[in-house]
Amino acid sequence: MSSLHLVEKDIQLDSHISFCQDANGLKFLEIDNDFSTAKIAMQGAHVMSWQPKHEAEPVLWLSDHARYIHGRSIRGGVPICWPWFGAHPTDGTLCPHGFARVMPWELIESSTLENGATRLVLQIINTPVVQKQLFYPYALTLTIDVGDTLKMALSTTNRGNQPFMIGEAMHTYFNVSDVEQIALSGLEGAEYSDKVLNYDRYTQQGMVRFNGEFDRVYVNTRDVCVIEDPGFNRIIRIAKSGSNTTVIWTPWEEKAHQLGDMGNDDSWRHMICIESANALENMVMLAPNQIHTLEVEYETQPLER
Ligand code: TA6
Repeated sequence: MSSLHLVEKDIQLDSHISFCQDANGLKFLEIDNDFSTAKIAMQGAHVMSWQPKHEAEPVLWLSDHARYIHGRSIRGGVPICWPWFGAHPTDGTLCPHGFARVMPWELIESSTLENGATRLVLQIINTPVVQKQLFYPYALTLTIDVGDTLKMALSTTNRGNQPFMIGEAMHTYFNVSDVEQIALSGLEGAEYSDKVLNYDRYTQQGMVRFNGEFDRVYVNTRDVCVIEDPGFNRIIRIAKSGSNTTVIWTPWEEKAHQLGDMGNDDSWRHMICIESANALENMVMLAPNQIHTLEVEYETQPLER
């Protein structure tokens, strides 16, 4: 057992968890248990990687050109968008997708579950910068279970005496063999707002396939999504609860090269964002003392042809 003073108190870490810090002072937790490995940045409670031991390829995509800087989001893995999704509704100077992904979090609990998975509970630190952007009293925790599946539960508690509204997403980048060769099921018949086509509304016909820039917010949808990836000979199953929106995004070549942290090569081809969210008309109103939890579970299986 090693002891780690992450911010406020000492947490006993079992032998499956180790801690490291980079030259910029950013802190990371690494998990290596019987089922899988994972790496989590304390800035943003950002799960950067997850790979089951039986998988040849990581399940999450992480850019080789990602920036590891205080106050900047890491390109890849699972950025946590909270308490708004996309641009701030009234103040364009604030960070798109909210502050949770760029703020420091602390580890408040760690344990080994009965099924052998490693559980970590992280909580956002209420710094003055955070308070300026959301003045309602609240608590925000992320529970991460690293096992033969990856489970994450983002819980918001309203600790004040007034209701407030949030938008949120687990903006997950999945690692795929080639975005042009995959197919995505689970959204058939769902209504979406298409950012590429002026936010107009359409209905999804059949499975989703990709042959160009794609940026859609599917509303009122709770179903499991499945990525079929013939190149990696696997499926990725994305189950969720407490989420009524699914966002799908791939920038394609031109926009990927403009981003600066995706590189100038074809690495954009190896990612697809499937985001379990609450956005647009699915934003969540929290009454005083109410707790709302957005939960996801990812698992892989061989592709049956
Ligand atoms: O979730 C899709 C999206 O909002 C896209 O419109 C695109 O901008 C993407 O997220 C990435 O956003 P980021 O702020 O991480 O560069």
